[in-house]
Amino acid sequence: MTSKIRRLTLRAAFAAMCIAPLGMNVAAHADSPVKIGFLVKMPEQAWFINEQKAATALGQKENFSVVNIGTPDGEKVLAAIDNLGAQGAQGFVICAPDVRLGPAIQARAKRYNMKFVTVDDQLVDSSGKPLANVPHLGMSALKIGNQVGQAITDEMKRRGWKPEEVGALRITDYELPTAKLRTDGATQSLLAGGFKKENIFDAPQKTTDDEGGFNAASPVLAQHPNIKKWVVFALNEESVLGAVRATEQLHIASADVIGVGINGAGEAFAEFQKKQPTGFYGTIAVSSTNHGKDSAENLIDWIRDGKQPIADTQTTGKLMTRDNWTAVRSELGI
Ligand code: FCA
Repeated sequence: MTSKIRRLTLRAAFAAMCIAPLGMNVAAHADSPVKIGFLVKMPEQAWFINEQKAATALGQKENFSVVNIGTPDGEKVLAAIDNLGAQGAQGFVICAPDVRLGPAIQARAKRYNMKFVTVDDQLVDSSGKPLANVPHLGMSALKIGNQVGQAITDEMKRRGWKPEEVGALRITDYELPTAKLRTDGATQSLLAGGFKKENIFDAPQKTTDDEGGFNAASPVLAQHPNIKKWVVFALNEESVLGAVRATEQLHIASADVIGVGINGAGEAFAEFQKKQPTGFYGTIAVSSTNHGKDSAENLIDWIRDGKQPIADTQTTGKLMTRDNWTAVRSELGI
C-alpha cells in the first residue's frame, strides 16, 4: 500500500468514526469482507469464550470478521453497538446482560441499519414478551431442566437416599426467562420422581456465576443445619459449582451432595479432572461451539443473502459426568 493510499484509508476510517455516532449509517465497505460483532454478558465465562471462539473460527473459514466484545451492562452494550457502527459492521450476535434492554438495543441497531440475532438469552419488549423480529437461538430450557431433575433423581436412587432426608437447593434467577424455565423444568422432574416439595429451598442469585451461586447458597445451607444431604441445581454449572463450594465450606461431605449443572464448559471439565469426586455430580452439556457457530452463520446468511433466520432455534443437551465427560465433549464438538 502506498503511503498516499494509506493516508486516504486512514482519513476515511476517521470520517466513519466521526459520522457514526451522529446516527448515520456507515455504508458497508463493498469490497471489504463482512464484519459482525459478537457481544456477550460475561466474557470471562468459559461458555461465552467458546461461543466467541467458534464464531471467529467460522469467520476465518467463510471470510467474515468477528469483533468480540464483553458487555456486562447496558451502557457497554450501547457503546459496543456505536463502536461496531463506526467500524462499518453490518450486524451482531448478542447475549445481553439484561433481557429487558431489548427495545433499547433494537433502536440502537436500527440507527446503524444493523441486523442482529440473540443467542442464549432472548430479549423481551416492554411488556415482557419476546422481542418480535429478532431471531433467537438458545437452549430448550424446560427440557434441559427436566434432564437436570432426572439426573438428580436417578443418582439419589443409586445412592439409596430417602426423599424425606434430602434438601434441594434451588438457585434461582427469575428475571431471566431461560433461567426460570430451566429451574422449573428441574423442579418438575424432581417432584415427578418423588422429591418432597417442602424440602425444596430457594436461593435467589444476584449474578449467574460461581460467586452468585456461592452467595445464594451459603445462607440457605446455614439455615438448615439439620439437613445432611443436599441436591443442587441452577440455570448453569457455574452457579452450581459456587453452591458446591458453599457446601464444602460447611464441611458437608461430597458424598452427601449431588449438584447437577447446565452448559458443559471449561469449569465443569476442570471439576471432573480433580483427583477426588466433589459434590458436583454432573452437568447437562450443550454445544457452546454450535451456539456460537450457528448464531453467527444465521446472521451472516441474513446479511449476505437476505435470508431471515427462523424465529426460535432450540438446542438439546446430554448428561455429562466424571465417567463420560471426554466422550460427550468430543461428541458435541466442545
Ligand atoms: C445463560 C447462562 C449461561 C449459559 C447460556 C446458554 O446465558 O447465563 O451460563 O447457560 O444461558
